Amino acid sequence: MEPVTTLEDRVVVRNYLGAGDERALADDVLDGLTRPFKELPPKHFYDAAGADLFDRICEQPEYYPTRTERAILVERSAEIAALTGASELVELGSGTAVKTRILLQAMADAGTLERYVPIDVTEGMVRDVAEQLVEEHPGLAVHGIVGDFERHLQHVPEPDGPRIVAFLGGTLGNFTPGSRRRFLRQLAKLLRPQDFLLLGTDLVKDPAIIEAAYDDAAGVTAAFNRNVLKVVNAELDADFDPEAFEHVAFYDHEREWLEMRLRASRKMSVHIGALGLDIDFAPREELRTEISAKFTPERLRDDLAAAGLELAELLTDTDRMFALSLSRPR
Ligand code: SAH
Ligand code: AVI
Repeated sequence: MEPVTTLEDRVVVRNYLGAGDERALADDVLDGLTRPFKELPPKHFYDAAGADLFDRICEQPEYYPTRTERAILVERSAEIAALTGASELVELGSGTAVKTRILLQAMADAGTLERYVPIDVTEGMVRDVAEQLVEEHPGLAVHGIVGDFERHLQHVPEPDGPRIVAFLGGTLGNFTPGSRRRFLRQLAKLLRPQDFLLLGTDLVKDPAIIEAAYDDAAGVTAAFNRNVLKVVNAELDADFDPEAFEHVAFYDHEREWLEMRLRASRKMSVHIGALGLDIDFAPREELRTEISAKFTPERLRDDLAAAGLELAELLTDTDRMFALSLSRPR
């Protein structure tokens, strides 16, 4: 008789975030808001409301990265599945895994798909994706990780066949250059000689196109930007007035990155109850909330090389807006 595998047998979700200090927000607020140039790391955008706002950003006509990366995946996933022969896909910052499904389907069509390992800080998304995918793919095992990909990569299970580690959407661009290379080195440790890194990176282009993508007419990116203040209010008992901050998005030519900031519209003092801390803002003082680096193929190759990785394929759209790269250990 065939062994019976239930849906429950095929799903495991482990949460490595500590109770109460999800995403180590308190440390980042204390560190980032007491500096002369205020800054918060972008991972704190993504509570449930922030994750919904990000999904809405992806639907905005100005925000080209998602639809361009999706188009590349639609066109090239069969080739990626064949080239890698991968039976498992480990994905960092998996979110709702909408684009990932294109690749998972190609791996299923190639007859190799066995396991998917999504990693994200937002618990609800990891659980929903895990449940949906085992329903969609009979025989697929999902090992979900709720955690911080900068702190919890050691919990990625041992490989169970040829592996693709995917980091899509351009999220690598949200790291500063030094930490980006350090992070790529950590990622490289998840790869054996037969494995591949599949990396989505946004490309350098006309700054007007980039700036519009981060300042959509419907104001969704502005709401996403202000959401980080709502997260601090809710989780650290703070009294930010998000509407008193203006959304700022500009392209820095020299550094080749898009920068998002929140600009105080007036002088104000914000109380962070959980830290017993008061933070003063001068009129027009800015708080940096995100950088989003844009790459040239050369810089991408250099960053990969610095992590001991070699570019095997660079897949782009005809307008060279966005790139998906496949690389492997040298
Ligand atoms: N990969 C998806 C989502 C990109 S949005 C896409 O391409 O559309 C970035 C995702 O990374 C969000 O789901 C966010 O919750 C997650 N994320 C951001 N910083 C993270 C971190 N440090 N650790 C784990 N997940 C993180
Ligand atoms: C997740 N990350 C790649 C997005 C980006 O484009 O840098 C986040 C984002 N910020 C504003 N819009 C989208």
